[in-house]
Amino acid sequence: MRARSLAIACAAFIGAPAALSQNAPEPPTEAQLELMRQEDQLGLETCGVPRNASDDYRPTPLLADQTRAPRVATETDYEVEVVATGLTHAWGMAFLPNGNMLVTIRGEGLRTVTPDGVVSELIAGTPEIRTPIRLFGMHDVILDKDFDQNRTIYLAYITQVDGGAPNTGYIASARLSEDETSLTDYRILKEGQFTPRRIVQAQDGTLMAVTADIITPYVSAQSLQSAQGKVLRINTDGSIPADNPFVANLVADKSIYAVGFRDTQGMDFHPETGDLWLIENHPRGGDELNRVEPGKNYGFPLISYGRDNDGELLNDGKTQQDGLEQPVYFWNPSIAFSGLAFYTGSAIPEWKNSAFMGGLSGLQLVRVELEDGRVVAEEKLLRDRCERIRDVRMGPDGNLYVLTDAEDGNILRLVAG
Ligand SMILES: [Ca+2]
Repeated sequence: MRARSLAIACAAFIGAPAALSQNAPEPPTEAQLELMRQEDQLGLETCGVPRNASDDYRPTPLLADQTRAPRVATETDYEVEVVATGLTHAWGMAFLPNGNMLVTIRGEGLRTVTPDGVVSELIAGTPEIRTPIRLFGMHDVILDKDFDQNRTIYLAYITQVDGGAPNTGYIASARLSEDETSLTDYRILKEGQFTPRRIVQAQDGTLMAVTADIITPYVSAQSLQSAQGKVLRINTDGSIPADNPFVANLVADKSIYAVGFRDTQGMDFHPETGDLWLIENHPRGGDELNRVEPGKNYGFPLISYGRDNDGELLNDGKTQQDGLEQPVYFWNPSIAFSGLAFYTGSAIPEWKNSAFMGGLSGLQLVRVELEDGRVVAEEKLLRDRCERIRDVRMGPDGNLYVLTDAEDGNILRLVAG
């Protein structure tokens, strides 16, 4: 078993009988396996690479609806419009009230993009990004819910300041000038040895951030002393909300809201229930969709429906354990997700309240339909474009926007018609 912090108080009944497994479905049928092989072949033919890393590791889910949901196809006609081009490894985007977009550029900082695709200079006052790790840098940007009054934005990024430790994580706030060319009132809300990926703001105003535990042997995700591999929750001034679940734990990082994630690069609140949903990447297979509740443990690396990068089993291939949450849904092989948004528009009726998730190595946009918190259907979109998708957001015009990850990346808009 991999290293675990003694601070974790969850009951860990190794080898406990799988009381819930009576609902376990049969392993994938030959027809389902054939569909997966055909998809990989299609990826090879269309894009020159498989859409997913081929992998025959297919552990049996605990619940019948946890993977391989029925495939559906959107019937409403829609078009994919290119809004902007020339974005070099952009990571996140947020819509300003005037229709412009704030876009983070991983290696640089922050720019604006107009609705007709004009990309600005770097916004002055953005922190300098210095990191030896190519996949780290400026990650996410969101607006404060009262941006109209306070012009406040929040940033999540990784850099090294003069005299500081390399790969330090930051969550910060700043005010965007009226002319959108500079940041003022820059304030660091949380900094430390963590890898912030995405941030969202809850209805109560608190900021939720997700962090990654991607370094083997994954000693952080289960440790309450580490901010890695967690959902964090802080106030907009950086203080700790009094009702955070581990405030009474003497050794815990008090910002921890939920435990046991490997690498989350997309999360959003469900438009009707208000629940927090996130998409999580496991090393090799086992990417998960989770609904997050405070104080709960989502299990990585103690349980996973995937394997480690080198093909070795994680914790002897354990997929369930008392006290650890099951994913609502998982994918085998991996899609490598980034970006999650619920569709709140009305132009494409069958998309209402669907979760849309970008796929990096999967070169696709995934849509799932939810009923009563369970996945009932899955669709794969944009597969003809062969693009890595980094972020997905709803625009103020009611359309879905997609940010691609490339040297010459795009912003796309999916419009009915
Ligand atoms: Ca999990």
